Amino acid sequence: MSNYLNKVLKDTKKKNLKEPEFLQAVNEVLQSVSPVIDIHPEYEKLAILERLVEPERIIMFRVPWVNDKGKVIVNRGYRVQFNSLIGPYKGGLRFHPSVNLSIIKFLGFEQIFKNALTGLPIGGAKGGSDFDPKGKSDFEIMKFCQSFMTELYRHIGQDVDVPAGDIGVGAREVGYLFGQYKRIRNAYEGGVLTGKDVMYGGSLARKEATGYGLMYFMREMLAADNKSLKGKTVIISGSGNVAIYACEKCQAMGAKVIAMSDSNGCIYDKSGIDLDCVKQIKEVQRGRIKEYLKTYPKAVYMESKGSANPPIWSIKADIALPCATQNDIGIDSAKLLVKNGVIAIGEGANMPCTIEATEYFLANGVLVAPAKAANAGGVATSAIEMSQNSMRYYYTFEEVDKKLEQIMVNIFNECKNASEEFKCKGNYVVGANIAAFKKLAEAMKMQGVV
Ligand code: NDP
Ligand code: 2IT
Repeated sequence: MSNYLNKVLKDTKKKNLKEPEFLQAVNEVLQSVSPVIDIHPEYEKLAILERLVEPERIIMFRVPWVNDKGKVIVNRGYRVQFNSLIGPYKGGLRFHPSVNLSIIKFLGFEQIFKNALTGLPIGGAKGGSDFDPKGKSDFEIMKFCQSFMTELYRHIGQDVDVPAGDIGVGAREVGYLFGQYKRIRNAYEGGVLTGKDVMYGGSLARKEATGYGLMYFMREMLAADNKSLKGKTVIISGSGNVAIYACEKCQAMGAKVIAMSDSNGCIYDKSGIDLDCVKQIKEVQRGRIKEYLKTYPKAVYMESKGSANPPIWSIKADIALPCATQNDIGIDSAKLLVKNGVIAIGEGANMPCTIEATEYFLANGVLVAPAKAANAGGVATSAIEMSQNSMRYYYTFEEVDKKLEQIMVNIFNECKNASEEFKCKGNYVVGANIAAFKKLAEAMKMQGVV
């Protein structure tokens, strides 16, 4: 590793001591782009790395709202506008009690590289709140979203910053956020948020895009290794937007999904998960995954005891798709998966494997589809939603799905080519980081010191 890289890593650590998730994301990316830095001494003079790790702007704000009992609650809102090099800031909003600045910064940092990989004109951002949507009434969700947008609106815009969903933010929340934005602005600016319902400007296939995109990437990655999804057993953590549509495409590709989870525990159905039943529980009733056993009493439920070693990773399967949250697979879970013969990991969530776990998989010949490449289908389809909003027209489901598939194939090929060019064939983690970094660094050179 060059002195320059070492120094930037040390300084970033010193400046962001209390932000472990952010430092984890930065460490992974910067260490893997080391060979590119070695052949570009001008990057040091231009402070390319220092500028990449420093957000252009961080916005933090108070979100006061009144719950159904008349009590005033105060949450904290965030928007980290990380990088606008190749387009308006773009990235989701996460509503979850664990949200803090470190988590939003890691997500925003990852988003810069992910968005660059899509080949579409979108910069990187992320936002959210420590608001917990669990157990809240529809009215409470609406009041929170309205208060959140009453501050956020002044910082966003369809050519400035375009939020979307993430954990705890789906079509319902995007609807309330959009309604409030439109009311304040007194204008229909459809492209200011993505993940909208198709009734008022959303894109067909956006809901499915992250999960479907993950499976298109997995198909390509397995094919490059003369493998396929057909007949494989799959375990998927999470049972939200990404997990559900990854499961749907997995099943369509001939694989058998045998387990899914939520933060309370996992279900194991060795005859294959009934996805309609999961959709009914999660998308309609907003219930717990355990309720699957009411319909399928022979399925097994395993409770999660803290977040360290989720029980789902002890189930034997060919393929594991972490689609819940960050650091879901640590070294102990990775060892279990490898012992049980896993052949590939597909990161639907952002940074779901710790660095140690990823290294262990790669050292043991397990294929890893890295998050910033493999889950880029969601944001890519958000960009397609923005372009439909600008056209004031729409594409059919099949048209969007075809574009998504092509984008995922392109992303896979870019990761593969970069891994081969830099002599780490088959390491798509490094491939993805290098492919994205090369684009960003060159664009930075072209735009001067800003
Ligand atoms: P959802 O809110 O729809 O679903 C999240 C799922 O993950 C739920 O099953 C949830 O369980 C589980 N989960 C969340 N937090 C935890 C936790 N701390 N411990 C255990 N389980 C947890 O979110 P999405 O499906 O949209 O997002 C899932 C992941 O995919 C996130 O990492 C997100 O950043 C990433 N992603 C999302 C994209 C999108 O388009 N939506 C695009 C690219 C990446 P419970 O209900 O019990 O909380
Ligand atoms: O992590 C992600 O890429 C998302 N949550 C989707 C972002 C978006 O703008 O669609």
